[in-house]
Amino acid sequence: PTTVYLKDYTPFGYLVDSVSLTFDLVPNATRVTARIAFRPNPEAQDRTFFLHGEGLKLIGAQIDGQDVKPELTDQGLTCDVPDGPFLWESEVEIDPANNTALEGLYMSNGMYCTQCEAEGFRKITFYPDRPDVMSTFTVRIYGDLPVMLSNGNPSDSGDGWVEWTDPWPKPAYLFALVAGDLVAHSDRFTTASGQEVDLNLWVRPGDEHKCAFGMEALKKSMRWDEEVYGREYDLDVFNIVAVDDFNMGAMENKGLNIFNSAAVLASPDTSTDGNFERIEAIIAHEYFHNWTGNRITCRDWFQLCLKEGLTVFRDSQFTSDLRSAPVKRISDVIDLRARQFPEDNGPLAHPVRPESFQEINNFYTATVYEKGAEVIGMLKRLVGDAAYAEALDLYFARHDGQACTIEDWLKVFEDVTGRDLAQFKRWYSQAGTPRVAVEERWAEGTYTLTLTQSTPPTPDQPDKAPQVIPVAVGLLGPNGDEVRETQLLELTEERQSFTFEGLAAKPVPSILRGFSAPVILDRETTTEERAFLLAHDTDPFNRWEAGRALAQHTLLDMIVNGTPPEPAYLDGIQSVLRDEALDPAYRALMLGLPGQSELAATLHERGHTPDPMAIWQAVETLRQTMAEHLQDLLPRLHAEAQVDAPYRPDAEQSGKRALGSAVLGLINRIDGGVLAAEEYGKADNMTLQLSALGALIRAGKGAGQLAAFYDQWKDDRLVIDKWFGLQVSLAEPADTVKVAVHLTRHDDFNWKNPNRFRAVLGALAMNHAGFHHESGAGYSLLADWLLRLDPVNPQTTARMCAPFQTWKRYDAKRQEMIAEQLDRIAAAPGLSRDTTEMISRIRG
Ligand code: HT7
Ligand code: ZN
Repeated sequence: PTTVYLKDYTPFGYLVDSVSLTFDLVPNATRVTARIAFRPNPEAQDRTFFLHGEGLKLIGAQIDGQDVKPELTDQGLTCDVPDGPFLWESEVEIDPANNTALEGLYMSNGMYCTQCEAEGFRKITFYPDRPDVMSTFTVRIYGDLPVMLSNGNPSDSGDGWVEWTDPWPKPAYLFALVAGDLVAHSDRFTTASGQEVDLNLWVRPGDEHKCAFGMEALKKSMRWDEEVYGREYDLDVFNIVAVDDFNMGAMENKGLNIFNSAAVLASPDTSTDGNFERIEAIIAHEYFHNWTGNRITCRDWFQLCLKEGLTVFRDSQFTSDLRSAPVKRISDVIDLRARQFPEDNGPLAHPVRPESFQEINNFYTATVYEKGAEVIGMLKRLVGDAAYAEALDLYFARHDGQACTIEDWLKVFEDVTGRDLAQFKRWYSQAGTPRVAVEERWAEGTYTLTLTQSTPPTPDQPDKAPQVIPVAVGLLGPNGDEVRETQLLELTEERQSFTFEGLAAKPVPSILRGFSAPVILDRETTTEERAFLLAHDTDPFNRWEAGRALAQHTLLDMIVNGTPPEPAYLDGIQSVLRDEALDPAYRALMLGLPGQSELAATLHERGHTPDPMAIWQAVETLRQTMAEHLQDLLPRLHAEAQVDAPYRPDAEQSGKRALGSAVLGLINRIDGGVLAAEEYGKADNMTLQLSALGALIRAGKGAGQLAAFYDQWKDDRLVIDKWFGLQVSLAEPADTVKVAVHLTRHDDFNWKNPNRFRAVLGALAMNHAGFHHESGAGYSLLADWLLRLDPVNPQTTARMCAPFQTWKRYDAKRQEMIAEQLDRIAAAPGLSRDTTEMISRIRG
């Protein structure tokens, strides 16, 4: 496979002035005609006329009305073209009914839909399929289907056809078409400047009752983007479509967002609070792309973080504004540590702006998205809120309608602030999670913090230069009062000292408040100090972090030294839980423990070989001890968590239910499932039903309810995904593979559907002790299924290789078993480019 490099970028030799497409929709033989107005690009040197095209049957091509015979390869075509402007016309035939890769034009439950990002448009017609080629599009769709949609505004229609016109120039990856038997949940929105917009959420008949929440989320997003970023919507209509077979969460096609149905359909009976919150965030994310991604797009795919990092940052701000900012920040950091840190510290490490790839689909990663968003958060902290707002205004004004780079992005900040961001830019080019070591000194009223940064080597980057690390610090006095408010230290050197003068007593530092940078803080401190911060820190993130550090410390001690659980942790958590002034959602987070995979990573970093069974056992023991220690408090907390109002998936109610569920998990360990059975019986929403079912399974008493749950929900595919996933995630280590195998034999295990595949095999990989069971059966089961899925859907297969990325942490026997599976996958004849790249990077 060929490798593409950032350094090799050159502009395309031609500009596209307009694109006119017609689709004659037939399941196995759809005809696509394209009329594309090209003219030479004055900025380009190379005039090779190459159009991408894959899996297309060329029926005919003309230039300015004359038949031409282009030279075809399996990547596309080349052709001799006139020196000046010309009209290219082509007709191709494609087979959407047999497109199982879910890229290009495909069919899902009888409905036509498209997925073009990143390089799917070339499976629809011959085109310069690169994001820096932007054009307006007119699309005519012929077909015998009740609803036929494309980007932009409806512009014409006749018997059996409709036409859509998108006035905004866009790259081909934002093209979309949907056609099928769909029903709309409709609404209207009036923009700040008074433009009326028709809003439609299109779903399959039967799903109409799951649309209201998504529509409200869309309207909130539209208003928020006007109020916070001054961004208005720019078409007469905004369509969202729910599709069952979809590789990722959703896609921001201009004016026609396409969503995995799991990422948009919601009802209290069938969706959990977590589902509602995720849906709200994804709807916002895709909507926000209208400006950060669509109006201003990426010059090339190396700049992916330009749109994704910024849009994740914007959707996090939105969720923080609508819900609880500290809860959102803590949840984001939990997620970053669970998904991005392993990537940044393993064989798949790559910079936020990668410098090469074989298959771009493999770079839609936690690093590009979530670390990309963290980088923007740091920039905002460093320049301040006012300068950030000014820089964003300048970005939109200067670059509207352009395909941009990270250089363009940073330049607006430099122009607004006068700051040199050359060193800051290393966040985009250096992979790996920086570590910050802390030393303290106290003498005569002066407290000195010395910070030392280092970033470990990553693939292709043995040496790292110091980065700009914003470290938010506050100081607490011995009685718990804050003696210095949060101050932002800018760590730019490898080693740097910061002094705080005029203090009456040695303070306790609260470092990296709000998780002000995506780094690992190396700080040897005492249990007393952590307990002190857990009791007194005024920064909600660091207060939670102190509890987390205590939990981690006690778990590592239990695993490595066989020590019993730390009383300071148990007492500290108890005090926090007693504090009724604290948000229930926050208290629920306080009851969480570090993930088992995260514990394995920490053990490995500290020179131990993680034993997944010992980790699992320690977590079980600590949970049991917590249940016993908190026993007297639990009934009161459970009562406090009750909601006496009709179901609403808002922060207040869902926070209570989160606390209730965490408390039920502990009570369950004492009463052996009695309360869980009661709760299951009276649950009137999916959040409560699923939490009670989970507790029953954990107590070994869920068989009856599990069967009843299936009978109740067998016609709802999204709920049945949960039913599959729950059983695998909650299986005991020795049973996990058995449960997963059993479920893969279930009649409803439609493995070609990415959601169902992930429900079982994704859950297997997430069950740390089960996946890493000493038998190696978890590894071979995942490999078997990856091999089966690869010819059908390479994109989802490649993403599902990621669980193997941590393999070098484990003992020699496990490493050998994983290597064997990686080699078996690599040796499969005809393995896709996607999976080949992932396996070879993981294998190293
Ligand atoms: N921009 C989109 C990323 C994407 C995608 C979405 C669905 C299916 C395949 C895809 N490939 C890339 C989603 C987003 O970040 O908003
Ligand atoms: Zn996105």
